[in-house]
Amino acid sequence: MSLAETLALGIAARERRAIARAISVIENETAEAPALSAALAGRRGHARILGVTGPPGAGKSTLVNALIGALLARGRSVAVAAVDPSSPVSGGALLGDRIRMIEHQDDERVFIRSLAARGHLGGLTRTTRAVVDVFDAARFDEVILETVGTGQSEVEIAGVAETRLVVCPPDLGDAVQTIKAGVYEIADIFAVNKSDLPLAARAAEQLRAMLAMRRPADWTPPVLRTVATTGEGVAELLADIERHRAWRGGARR
Ligand SMILES: Nc1nc2c(ncn2[C@@H]2O[C@H](COP(=O)(O)OP(=O)(O)O)[C@@H](O)[C@H]2O)c(=O)[nH]1
Ligand SMILES: [Mg+2]
Repeated sequence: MSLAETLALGIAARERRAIARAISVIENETAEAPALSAALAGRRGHARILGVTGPPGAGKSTLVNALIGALLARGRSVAVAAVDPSSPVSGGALLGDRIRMIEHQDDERVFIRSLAARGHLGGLTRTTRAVVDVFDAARFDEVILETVGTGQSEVEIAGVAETRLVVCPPDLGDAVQTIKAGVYEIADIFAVNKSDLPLAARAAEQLRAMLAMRRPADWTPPVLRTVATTGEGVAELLADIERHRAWRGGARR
């Protein structure tokens, strides 16, 4: 049996070592990568894919951790890929992510992996897609992609997701310019996190005002307030994620 076939079998059995090895094959673009992709192609379409993006420090990883807990409580398995195009492989941000999500690291229904930032953006987007396929083939119910970056990288990687959550800090500050510049056009849902801090209410109002100036559409992104550290607002967030999925219907990647 080829390595790709062996890995595909291991992935289907949700063996952690096979999943980890497959992701390394994809990241390093080794010779087995195309055969692996081909072997997994028939197992696509199970996972629901959530993209979580927003500026560094907004609380994305903490919120993802809270979401993992809420999803597990609902009987779902969850795989997470944290993508940071701006950080080197061993960068502090990625290490920090692991620490913040470590609560669920040992649960066999959870798989968390940081993706290294190598090569150009198109390559990273392709890698992200292939990693989603691995998680999908392992029959994780939920795949969460946490991305940070500026402008194009967020938009492109978020494009892999079905539902895009943009996490904002309570002090929008410079983020307003980014929002107006169109980066946050990708949002299906906004979460103003750190809503235990002052300014969060105003940030939510600002976002709603900006959204009101958009052309009317079938889907108006809800603006939620969350406190990732306590889990406040997470149940409501999950309800809106489900609502967005229902609105999108069967349309997948
Ligand atoms: N006060 C407060 N702090 C938070 C909240 N969520 C996250 N933080 C803190 O904000 C910092 C950055 O969080 P992190 O999840 O790493 O942000 P990321 O860079 O967007 O992934 C950490 O120190 C968190 O503990 C929140 O809801 N309230
Ligand atoms: Mg993070």
